[in-house]
Amino acid sequence: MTRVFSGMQPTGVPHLGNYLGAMKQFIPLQETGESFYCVVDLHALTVPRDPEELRRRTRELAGFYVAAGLDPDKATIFIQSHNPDHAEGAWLLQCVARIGELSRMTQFKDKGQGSESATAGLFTYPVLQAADILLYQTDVVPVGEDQKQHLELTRDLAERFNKQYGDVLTVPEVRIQKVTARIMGLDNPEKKMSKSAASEANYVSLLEEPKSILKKFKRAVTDSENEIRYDPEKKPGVSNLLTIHSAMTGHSIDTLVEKYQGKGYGHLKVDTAEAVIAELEPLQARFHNLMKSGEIDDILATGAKRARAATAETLTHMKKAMGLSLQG
Ligand code: AQP
Repeated sequence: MTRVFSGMQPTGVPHLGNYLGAMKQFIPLQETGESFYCVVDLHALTVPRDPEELRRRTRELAGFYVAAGLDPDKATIFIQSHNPDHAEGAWLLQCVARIGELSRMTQFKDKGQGSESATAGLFTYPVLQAADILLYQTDVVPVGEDQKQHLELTRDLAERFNKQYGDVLTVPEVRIQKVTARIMGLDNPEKKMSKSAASEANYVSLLEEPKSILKKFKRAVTDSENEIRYDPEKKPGVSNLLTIHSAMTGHSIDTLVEKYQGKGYGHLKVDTAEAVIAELEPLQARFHNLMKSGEIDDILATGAKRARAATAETLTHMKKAMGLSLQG
């Protein structure tokens, strides 16, 4: 049976990019394999955070997983720090990873910006991400395009570990959605939509009110022409709207291009906003109910037990292979 693993950071309310690039593709995968979806709270510690806010965001992100359609009877939903094997496995892999390859990670270069005061955790977190994945003997990792380089590192570490210590780890495949791999910022379609963007006009969060969604789409940056055409290079703004519209409605991009011929950008913007509102309204209702009921805490308690049970054997194999003395 195929093992699927993915995680998201509880660093804010997830946005449309997180939803379309990652979360939405989790849902069908729970039907075909054994899947583990993690809230990676340890990763969130790589930059300073308010502790109370981090705790709240962590629980909320698990709520978003369920509200988006993950079924806790089919998929394991859990918090990374509830399974201590992740941190231990990360140390073992840090002793296999090389400073050179970690220095080349673009996310470290972007977020750390070569600053002496960037945390050591920011530098090594791709190794923790590799441990997250490899401890579950994962076959498939569904993520957005920005995670591609980290997934290549994960594969390299698994291959190197196996070469050095024997065949212990499964080398996972990355699964990136073709069209929604990189949802762009509404205020700047040259850059990906991002939780940490300087302006709120960049993203639509999963908890955004309909009025605000409409306003943000109406103000979305496009170009000075008036031709609706899918061309991410030359028309990134319009192409981003078509991508979001298509992902929300299930209509192909070609169908949409035909539908909006000669209609102008205003129509496309308003219809895209309405398609987003139609998908987010029921998701938001499910989310608020889950948060109120406390059901999410039971789901996370069960998830933690299942996650620990799933990683124990691999961690023991890794330790044994590396020459650590085992207890008992
Ligand atoms: N714009 C995006 N389009 C498609 N997929 C995206 N992802 C993130 N942004 C986009 C995917 O969402 C998953 C969870 O990512 P994360 O929580 O680790 O956050 P991130 O990749 O660091 O990006 P964020 O959410 O915008 O946060 P910041 O601003 O802190 O970088 C991953 O599968 C990711 O690929």
